[in-house]
Amino acid sequence: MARKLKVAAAQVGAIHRNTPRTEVLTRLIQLLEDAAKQNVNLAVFPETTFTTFFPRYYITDEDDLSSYFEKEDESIGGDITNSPNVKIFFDRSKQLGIDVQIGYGEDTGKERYNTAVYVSGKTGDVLNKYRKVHLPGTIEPFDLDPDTTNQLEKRYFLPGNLGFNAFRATSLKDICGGQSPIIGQLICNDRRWAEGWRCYGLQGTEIICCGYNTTAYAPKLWGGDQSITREKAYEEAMFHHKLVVQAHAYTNSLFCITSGRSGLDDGLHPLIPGSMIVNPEGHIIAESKTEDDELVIAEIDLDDCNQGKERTFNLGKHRRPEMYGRLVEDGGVKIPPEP
Ligand code: CDV
Repeated sequence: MARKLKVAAAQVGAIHRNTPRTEVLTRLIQLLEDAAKQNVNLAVFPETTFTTFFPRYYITDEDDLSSYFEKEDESIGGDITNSPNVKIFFDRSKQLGIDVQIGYGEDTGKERYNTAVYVSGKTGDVLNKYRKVHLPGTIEPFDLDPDTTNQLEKRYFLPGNLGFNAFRATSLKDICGGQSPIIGQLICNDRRWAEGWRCYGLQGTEIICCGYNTTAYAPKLWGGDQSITREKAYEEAMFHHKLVVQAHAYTNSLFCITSGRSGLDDGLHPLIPGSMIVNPEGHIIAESKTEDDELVIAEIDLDDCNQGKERTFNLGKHRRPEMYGRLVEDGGVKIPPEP
């Protein structure tokens, strides 16, 4: 029996530093309503969707910084779906019966993380929470020029501590031939690291949901040629984004729904679009056509994961973990000594 479902990457266009959450929420709810009209079962939203991508700014005022986070402390039962700031989004996804993954800055009251939750459209329950493991950039700003695109995730967030735990989307069990889809979550820079994908591959994951904010021009972050043109930088950013998602979907025999915050924030900071749905053979089956709010929709059949999982990438049969010890050693690169 086929295990078909309709999925969407919900791309979100420019959000400026002073864009109020209420305005963002109206746009997100519009995307949910459009998705419902097209019978979407699962919609994936970007990283830190409710605000602009604030880690690009050097923020010294604590009240200002704190305003970009969603409080998830005991006063709201420790669950973002109860947060007065954004509850309206989760209430609407439940009314419409759509599963959602959405990213946000999580403030537990003691710690801050770059987080994404997966919420059931059937019950409104959080089925899984993921905290971004690979935080790119620096603790200190590249410089204090307010027009510089900094990348201060290491300053504002702790590295994720929940691991790469796949889970069953029980909300989608009935429409998937009685077998709940196996889902894994990643956030932005995580998609560039093979290690997380393989952790999910080893749990039989069928869909990776991944939101991102990928700057289309940040030579100070990347290093290399500082005179790179904006056009070339954009091309390279799109190329690498597609390269890693397509390659890792293929080598782990799974679908990926990946959704970007895109457009030109504050007239200065471009983010790539490229929201897409990739199949287990690594092909892009649907892709965004604009840099604006846009739904990228595809019907997928999870049984399409089987060929790769049973043959070329049968992980139980063909892996040689006894040869992979270096992968879990501490530290970075250890080059062979010169003889
Ligand atoms: N938000 C991110 O994690 N962005 C990184 C880079 C561009 C800073 C990324 O890997 O896309």
